[in-house]
Amino acid sequence: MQNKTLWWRDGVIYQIYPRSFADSNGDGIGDLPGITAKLEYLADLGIDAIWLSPINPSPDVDFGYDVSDYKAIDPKYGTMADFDDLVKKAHQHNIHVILDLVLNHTSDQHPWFIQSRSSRDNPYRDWYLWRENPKGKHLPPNNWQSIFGGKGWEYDEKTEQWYFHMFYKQQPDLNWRNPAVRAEMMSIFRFWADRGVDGFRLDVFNEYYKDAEFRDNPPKWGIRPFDQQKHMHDTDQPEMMGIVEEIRKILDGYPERYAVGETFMSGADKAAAYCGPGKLHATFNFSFMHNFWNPAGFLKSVLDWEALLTEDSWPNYVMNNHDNPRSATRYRAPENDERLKVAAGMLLTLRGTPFLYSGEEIGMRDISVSRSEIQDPLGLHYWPFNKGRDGCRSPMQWSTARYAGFTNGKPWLKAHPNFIKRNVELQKADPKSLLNFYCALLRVRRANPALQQGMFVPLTYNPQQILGYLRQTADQTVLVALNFGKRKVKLALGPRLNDANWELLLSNKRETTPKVERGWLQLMGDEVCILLQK
Ligand code: TEU
Ligand code: CA
Repeated sequence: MQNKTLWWRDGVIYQIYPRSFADSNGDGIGDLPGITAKLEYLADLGIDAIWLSPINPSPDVDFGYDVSDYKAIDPKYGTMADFDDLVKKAHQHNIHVILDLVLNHTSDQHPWFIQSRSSRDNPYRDWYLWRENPKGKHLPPNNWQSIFGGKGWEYDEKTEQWYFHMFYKQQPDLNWRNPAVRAEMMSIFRFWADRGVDGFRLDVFNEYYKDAEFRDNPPKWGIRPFDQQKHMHDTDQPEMMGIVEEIRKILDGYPERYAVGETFMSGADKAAAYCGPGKLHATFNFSFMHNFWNPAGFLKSVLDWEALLTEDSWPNYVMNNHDNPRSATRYRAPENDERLKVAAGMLLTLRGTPFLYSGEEIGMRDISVSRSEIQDPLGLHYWPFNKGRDGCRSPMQWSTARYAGFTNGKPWLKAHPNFIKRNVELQKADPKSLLNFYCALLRVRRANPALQQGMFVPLTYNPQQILGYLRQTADQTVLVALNFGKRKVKLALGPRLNDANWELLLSNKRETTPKVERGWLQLMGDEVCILLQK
């Protein structure tokens, strides 16, 4: 049994989309001093780390996921001094800082790419994936597609070759087979770790390598052209394992550094293969984001993930991020937020690192954008079939003030009109609010080692309505009972727990310990009930 505490394993990580979190200077765009000013709020909430979506200089074709300088701060977010100040003050609050590294591709405005496309014999030419098709210059080199729509290849008239981009054409993929690229990428980890950054979130890391021979992907059934091929040669190449090990070695040269990889287009099995001792500390499993509001689906995701991870690797759970509709919207959560309390009760008590996405703690809903309001190019491209990812990126709702207290200027993306009723200020003042429930859950989690490191033991359950499990260490047993439905329901604790005595740690529906009769625990509708065995 592990018991030394480790911040990234035992703690809770909170994702911030900097553009939308807090604007300090009225230009309508969130920034670093804005985040620093909210550290008190985050410390009160009780999280252990913040992950900042990219803050490097970027032309913002993909809002920061197109980087034009890896070792600088985008002036719209502040200065390097602002960044150092944020890290220093975050650490004073025991909040760790995780940066998002987007190393699969750069912006087409990155000086490397500007050089690279300038001529075939430029020293940077081989930093990207330039090819031609011997059958004719107007044919792409192979059948690879871009996930953001259309061919993955863009023809460059000047040098009469094509370059590959998995995402937008303004995001050319780097050539990781070039040792100079690889060395430069590794230096980025050291640069930020030396400045005191505690961890990294690796954007689509399993895309870094592409097939050395650029073979066509084999066909398969799918709706979009992107899905009509098996991504055999543009994803998960064997060389990636060596990189994962190299990254880990670099990070192990510093105390308690962390890396979590975003495994792109691969299931939990691939994700599991990239993490563990000598590899990444963690890789995301996004299966929760695809589950309906049904306990059986969540339990299956948990059991599958537990079974795939080796003993020495650690799970994580994500309900929300900046790429997907928010859970409150997905689950059509009633306005009273009781369902969201059950969701939080589960996310924060499973065996694994929970990731929260800012606004989740106050039950923010997606905004709906009209064609003229769309900011995400993905939405512009696929409108009206896919409206893009703006819905979950609206400004954080701080107060009832104009623009939700996010900015004094005009926000880059509109605030959800419900901010008048749903914001941090109001929820702080209401003891029954979702925000205060998150705070209470985070306190209970921190105070009970079984909820951090304990093993996960599922109990008999009613798969349509209820999920119950124990979290257990050698000297502590915590029972978590979650009622996904509106009706009262009973959870069978099983013969071993028939005579157990319990103490209430937290419930959204009661103040005193519930009676457990003959091994049955009765739950109210929408109840999350957390009990400590005496
Ligand atoms: O996301 C990769 C990814 O899985 C998304 O492209 C996803 O398919 C898309 O958002 C549709 O939901 C990462 C980042 O999280 C995303 O914001 C970036 O756009 C992308 O990489 C490119 O860097
Ligand atoms: Ca600003």
